[in-house]
Amino acid sequence: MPDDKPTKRPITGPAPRWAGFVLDRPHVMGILNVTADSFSDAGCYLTAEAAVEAGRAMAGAGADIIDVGGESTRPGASETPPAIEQARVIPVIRALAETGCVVSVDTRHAATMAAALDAGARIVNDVSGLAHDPASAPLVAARGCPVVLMHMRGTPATMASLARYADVVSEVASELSGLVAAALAAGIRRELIVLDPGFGFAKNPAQSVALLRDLPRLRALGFPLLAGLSRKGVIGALSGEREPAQRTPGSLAAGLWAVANGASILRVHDVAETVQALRVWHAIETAL
Ligand code: HH2
Repeated sequence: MPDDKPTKRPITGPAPRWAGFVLDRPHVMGILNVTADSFSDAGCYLTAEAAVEAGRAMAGAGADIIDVGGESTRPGASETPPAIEQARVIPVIRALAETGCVVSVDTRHAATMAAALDAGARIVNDVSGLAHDPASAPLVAARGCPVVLMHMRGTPATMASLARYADVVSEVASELSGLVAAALAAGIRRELIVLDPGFGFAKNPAQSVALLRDLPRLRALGFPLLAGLSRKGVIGALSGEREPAQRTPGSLAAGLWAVANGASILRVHDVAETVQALRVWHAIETAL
């Protein structure tokens, strides 16, 4: 006879710990782009004061981490000189860290990572998986800080032409494993690493969907996963919504799919909405 009582999901081992967090519930990373050319929130936080206020508001709305970036990596973007990037992000990072926010720095440049860590950032988030700047992996190893290794191919300027895969999930898994091997060889400790499939980075919408559907295969690499889907082109393609700022509902749907399939952290623009959606999802998920 089938038992109609809901049962607790099987325990699959202790929750991973990362950056001082116990990842026993989905965590939220709020996006704070101090740029004039990001694909969604360009120019929203151009002064340090406006950016700091926005970051504090995200923390107040429940973001666990504030991800501060000073270089757009939208498709086709050219590289921002590290000095300009630092002028944008360092005052913001310092002010947010001083008020107790956990800050990550979203950068491909070792000099910016070093300045950000000195200013109080605790986490490095590198869309190149520490591959862009040869000084990055030794720096992260020496500082002993948590790091997000994201998968991409080429650079934002070239990545669209590199979205060619025979089997996108296997190839992304194997290329992420290569990033992990390089990080470990540089002396970065295993438990400091989070992996990210890099939605939209050298992936067309169909490839991003394939990765979402097979997220458990990436989780099987043995590292917590971060998913950055917020307002991206894949959400536009699936929803038909052309305006990134109007893609919040679609971003929530994709984010919930990601956490249900193994993601531990969502990187999002819409913090309050995501926190509420995740609270409800998690309450149902863990109810007896
Ligand atoms: N996506 C973007 C930037 N950084 N970092 C991680 N780990 N994962 C992501 O998916 C990711 C990321 C691009 O989004 P956004 O910062 O909103 O835009 P832009 O690069 O145009 O500033």
